[in-house]
Amino acid sequence: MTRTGLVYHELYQWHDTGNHAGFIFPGFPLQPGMHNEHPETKRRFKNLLDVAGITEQLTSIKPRHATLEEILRFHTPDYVERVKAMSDAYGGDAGELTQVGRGSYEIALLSAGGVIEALDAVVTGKVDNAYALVRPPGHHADADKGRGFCIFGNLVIAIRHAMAVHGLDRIAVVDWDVHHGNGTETAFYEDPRVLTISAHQDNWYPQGRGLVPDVGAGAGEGRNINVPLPPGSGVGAYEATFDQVVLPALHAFKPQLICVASGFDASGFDPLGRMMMHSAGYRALTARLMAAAADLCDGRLMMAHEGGYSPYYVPFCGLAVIEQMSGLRSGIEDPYLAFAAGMAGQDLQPGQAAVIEAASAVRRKYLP
Ligand code: 3YP
Ligand code: ZN
Repeated sequence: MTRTGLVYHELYQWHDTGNHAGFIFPGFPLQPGMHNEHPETKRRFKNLLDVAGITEQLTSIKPRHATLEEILRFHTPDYVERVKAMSDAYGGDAGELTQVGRGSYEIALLSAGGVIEALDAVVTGKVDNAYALVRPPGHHADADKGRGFCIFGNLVIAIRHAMAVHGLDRIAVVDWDVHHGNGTETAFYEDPRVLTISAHQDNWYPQGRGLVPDVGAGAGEGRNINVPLPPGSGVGAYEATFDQVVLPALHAFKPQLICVASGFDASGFDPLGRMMMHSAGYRALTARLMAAAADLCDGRLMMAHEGGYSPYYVPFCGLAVIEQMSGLRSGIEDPYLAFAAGMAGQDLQPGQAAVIEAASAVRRKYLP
């Protein structure tokens, strides 16, 4: 029996991204409306776990606020002060496309603290694996700047904590969010203790980042792998990415813990991505990571939630991942699956294979 932990709190949904125009601040000619990163998508994910009867079978992990000491393992004091000041006043932009609402500072601390608690539960053996369904997300945040809806670098902060407190020195991050995991990459670019792998839509966000030749630097050279997949990539491309790049890299690196930056915005229904993943695809990728974790690190796997903007579809991708992690089956079928699976081009296409081969060459060179 696998014990799977879940971090969740209603307060995550009280982070107010405001009256917006998708991902751009409104104002003529942009009519104000919804922000893409709105609370409902993640709340519906949790609601589906609840009505599916899954939540009650998971180990609930209570989030807490990350301490200033923990946040400062990544962020600059100046930046943290700036976010707090904005949050205490009437909000603002933490850097680039990153809404801070009133009170968002404390919620961002709760998000980082939730990921720390999930990691702690896995590392101490309280659970076998864990999913932190947190908000706001973290993988774009820089040390001194919020980016792409991310205020604090939740996973970076949790990994720095794991190194400082648990003494871990080999941690892998697999980022399957459709956007490049630039914040995580930058944080560990020269750090040989952390292997960062990002599979993302080529040159979408942030533009100019996530290229194959970005392999890490100094002592961290060869410890960063990017797989910039062409728009339109489907399950075949993601499975090939995992089989040819991610899994061999993990087996060579031999991490003590595998972390996933889990966005569901590579789905075929996402407004902020142009890929074709679906729930069965995410289930298959999760199975691969679990097999690697079982071989390499006693199954220690933790996921931190990132993006995913289809309020209708994210819950089914999330349910599939958590069913796979826990071995539980709700019996609920994904009503959208046949539509996504039937989209043309789900099989690996030649252009996609070429990118995967280029990333594969990086893996062979540095992690044979
Ligand atoms: C940030 C601005 C445009 C796209 C958006 C991406 C946020 C996200 O889901 N990152 O993983
Ligand atoms: Zn994303």
